[in-house]
Amino acid sequence: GVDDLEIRAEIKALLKEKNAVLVAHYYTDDAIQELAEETGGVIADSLEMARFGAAHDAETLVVAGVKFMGETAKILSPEKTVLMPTLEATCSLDIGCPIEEFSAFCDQYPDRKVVVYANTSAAVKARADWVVTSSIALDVVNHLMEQGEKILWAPDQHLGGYIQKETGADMILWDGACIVHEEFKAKGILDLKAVYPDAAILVHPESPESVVEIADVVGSTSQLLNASKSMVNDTFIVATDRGIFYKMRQASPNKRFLEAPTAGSGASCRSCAHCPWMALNSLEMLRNALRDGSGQIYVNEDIRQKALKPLKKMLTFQA
Ligand code: CIZ
Ligand code: SF4
Repeated sequence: GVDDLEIRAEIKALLKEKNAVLVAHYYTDDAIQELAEETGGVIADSLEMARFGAAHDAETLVVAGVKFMGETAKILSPEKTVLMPTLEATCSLDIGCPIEEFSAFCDQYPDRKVVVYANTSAAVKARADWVVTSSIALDVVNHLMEQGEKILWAPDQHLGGYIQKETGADMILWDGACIVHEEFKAKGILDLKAVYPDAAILVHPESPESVVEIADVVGSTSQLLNASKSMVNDTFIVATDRGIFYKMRQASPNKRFLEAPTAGSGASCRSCAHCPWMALNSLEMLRNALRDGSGQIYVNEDIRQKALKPLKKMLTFQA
């Protein structure tokens, strides 16, 4: 509506005025992804967000996503101001892996390399040997296996189990899960596939094993987006956050993209194919953050120094 148009114009002016750039995740609302695109920002997965933010010469990074993404940006660029539309946007994986328990878990297995998913707090990253995202997790674990290392993995058990199965690595898993991906159901997906027999099934590996097993392609958001472009199918059943449809439809306007079914349905389901924390990022709060400097990210300097080491390894890792 008119209000949105006004807010969008305000945000564009503020981005210029504050020498700021918008770094948006694929799972944020279309309006935010559109703005990132129109203003020279980026729409990306968490690895590309980290790379983009660290390399950009803006004074301020506005990170539209969830808290760990803002923290990662600040750890990599302490000289930059990092703002988020809301500091309430967190992640069930981050919440499910508190530092005290995680640290005690690590202490039980001193002979293992600690590999954590990027969806964790700065303090958990500071305790890790490696930080990975779903786009490089398989390659990093393969690399560690070649060096004869045993692994302690946290926090996503589905992604960890998938990597363990694919690589045969010796891994002990923390039992976290993503509340969005763990809801996808193989039966519902197969029922939908019966209606669209030519559909390709694209699955993010944070989904349960039974869903990963029926996938045509398993991969990170950027890998699934690439698959949706390169595969010849006209229909895709997608088991990840529906925010990704913005880029999928833009790249392939003539293809059909369907949400993978979940256990719940309709209004009763809080996290059906859309992350409730990603959804908190509104245009209004984005405007407020830029205008008022609210939603600023701070990371304790001692923790930052420690977390920087595995994050730098993540950014420079080559398979
Ligand atoms: O599920 C998430 O939060 C993802 C896919 C993060 C990422 O790596 O982009
Ligand atoms: Fe966390 Fe899942 Fe939301 Fe991603 S989609 S931020 S993993 S809860």
